[in-house]
Amino acid sequence: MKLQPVIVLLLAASCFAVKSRYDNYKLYSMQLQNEEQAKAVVELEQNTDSYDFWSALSLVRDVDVMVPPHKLAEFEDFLNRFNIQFHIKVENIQKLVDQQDPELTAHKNAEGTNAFDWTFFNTFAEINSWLDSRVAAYPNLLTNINIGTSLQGRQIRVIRYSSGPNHPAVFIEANFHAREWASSATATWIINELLTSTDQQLRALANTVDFYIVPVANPDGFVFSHESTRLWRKTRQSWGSCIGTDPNRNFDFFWMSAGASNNPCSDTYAGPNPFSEPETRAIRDFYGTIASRTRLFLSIHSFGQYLLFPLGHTTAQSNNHANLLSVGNAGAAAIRETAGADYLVGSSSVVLYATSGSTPDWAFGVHNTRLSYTFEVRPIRGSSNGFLLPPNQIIPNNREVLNGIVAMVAQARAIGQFE
Ligand code: 0X9
Ligand code: ZN
Repeated sequence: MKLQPVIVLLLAASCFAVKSRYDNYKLYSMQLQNEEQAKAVVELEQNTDSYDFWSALSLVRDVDVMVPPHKLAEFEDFLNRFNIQFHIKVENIQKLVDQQDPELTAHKNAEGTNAFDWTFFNTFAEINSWLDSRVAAYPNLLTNINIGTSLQGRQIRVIRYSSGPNHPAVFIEANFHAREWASSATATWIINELLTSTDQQLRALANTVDFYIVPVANPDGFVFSHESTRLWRKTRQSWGSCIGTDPNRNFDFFWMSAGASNNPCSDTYAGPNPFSEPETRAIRDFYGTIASRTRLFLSIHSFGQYLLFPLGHTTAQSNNHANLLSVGNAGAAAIRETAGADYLVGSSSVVLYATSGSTPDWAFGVHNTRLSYTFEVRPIRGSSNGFLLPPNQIIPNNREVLNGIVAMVAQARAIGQFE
């Protein structure tokens, strides 16, 4: 049989993933001044999936949105119609994407193979082989636990760090949102510091606390964001003509009650029902086995430098608000002392925006994990880099987040919340 040229092309395309480009995608920054403008922006966000909002709706802070080239005219019409003040923060998003593309960043070692470190962003394969090497090198401290398989068959893994029996635990989940590469870089850094740091406070922590760390909670999305669409957020499950569920809307605590969408094309699609994704089920099932020992639940995301805690679905305060605030403030103070980075601490619904079905809210509400947080790491709120953290900021980011976590455990102990 003779292959038609078009079939040959299709076959070739399926062998080499084609990377989407962001040439002339622009980041607009809007300064909203009244409720009417805010309402118009909410409608715009809900009715189309062409605009990618990088910040929360606000009348006091910039509202940043990424606009593709074919929508520029339509978007500027919209801004003019509602008399919205704006400026363009980034003229060409592709330039920022290139700055941190592992294929374009030199990170080969002497043998010409990829080295693993925190001066650039690592691929899923690099992260996994580094994790394998650490587990092999430290068999008395690290255990690899496979907690499930992603939709496309990738292993979802927990790395357990434990130096002795009967320790209370800290659970850390990272990179549930595919494009937030800074979060898995933080998770692997924490594993490395637990193993190698000589800092006294950290050693004391490592000797008395177990850590359960999921470096990449959404492997399919993460690989897709490396190989195809850099700014992909969700899982990769198909729902009709659109793809992906927001895993941070898919947990069963006030599911779909606020700040989530029932439209599969939306970036905050909550799924057809709670736990519709193998990735969220894996975390659900595993966390159920350690929840009673876990004192601190951390979900690492980017960006904006926030330390957020429940409740997400309502602005009402939870019955643990004072403790959550005091431990959160201790974390932010330690971060400030590290390199001056300014974190905003508060309940996610008040400080950021309403969300329901997030992982930390579920751990808090369903498993009664009293100290449960979302870290939104660097860059700072309103930064034009957004999800595309410059690689030279990975290490400073990692350092301050870990210092924040150490201080949070210390404060939790001081107020009797970490027994
Ligand atoms: O919207 C989210 O899921 C998080 N922000 S992100 O830019 N990383 O997507 C914030 C979630 C905070 N909400 C709760 N923890 N409840
Ligand atoms: Zn996120």
